[in-house]
Amino acid sequence: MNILFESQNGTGYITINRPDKLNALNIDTINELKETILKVDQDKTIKCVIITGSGEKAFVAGADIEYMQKLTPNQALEFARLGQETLHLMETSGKPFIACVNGYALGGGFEVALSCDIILAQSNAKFGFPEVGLGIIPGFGGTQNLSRLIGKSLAKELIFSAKMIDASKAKEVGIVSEVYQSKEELLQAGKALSEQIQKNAPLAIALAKRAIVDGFNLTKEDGLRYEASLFGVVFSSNDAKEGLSAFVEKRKPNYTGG
Ligand code: CO8
Repeated sequence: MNILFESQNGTGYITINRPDKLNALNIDTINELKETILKVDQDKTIKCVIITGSGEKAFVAGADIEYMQKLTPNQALEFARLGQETLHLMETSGKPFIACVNGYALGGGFEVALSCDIILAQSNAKFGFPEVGLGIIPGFGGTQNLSRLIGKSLAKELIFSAKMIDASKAKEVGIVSEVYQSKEELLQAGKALSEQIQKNAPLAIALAKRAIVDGFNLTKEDGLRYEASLFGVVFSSNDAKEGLSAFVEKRKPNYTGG
């Protein structure tokens, strides 16, 4: 099992589990990850998902280099497509995904984190794209997602130089929301954030995520139109009625997700 999964109190925990290989992503791991994300997406009891890496040393140290070394160009293209498709499932899911990054998040591992909605990090985290040092380029969405997140200039510097940045630099440039000393604290913070998110209306969260994720590919004008149309959709939900009434009636809302 290269992917471990459990759920507790509305949070799904996905652990990438090849600690002997610093959780490097070979095709079996990507396929298992894809199946797990699809399963999580269908499961109505899961409201928020946390992804982390097994062991102390790495979140994911990239795509599996030994595996990639044996690929033909066509197989490499298929592998890149499978990876992109898998990570895109997290971006299109209505549920928030939180990356809890412990240790190395390199290449494909950095790309897994960038496809999550929120990134929390342990102080030992190291982020980077070593690909050009291997004669290849990022292939699971890194060129697109990093430049959209931190701007083209810094994205180019990191990708062209293949240098790693630590957790505090990653926070400074807006990749990481918060840094924690130990893995235990990191996972505790992920759980607390998931619980905080779960107090709110699930449909509203899903539609706010759509507005932000899809809005990135639109002009400001189109983005505003899109936001207004989603506002219309959410306003007709039971949860919108419940949330607004609960405030007026000075009580806690009871959201059902409809
Ligand atoms: N792939 C395969 N095995 C790996 C990887 C990896 N990415 N990273 C680490 N390992 C293995 C090591 O080979 C070693 O295995 P073994 O014990 O059997 O020799 C084990 O994990 C432990 O690693 P190290 O002994 O190297 O540990 P160190 O603490 O000395 O070093 C580093 C840690 C710095 C993280 C080092 O392991 C390293 O540089 N790893 C490679 C990092 C890297 O280059 N990642 C990017 C890969 S390319 C990529 O991700 C492209 C994504 C898009 C693909 C598109 C499809 C074609």
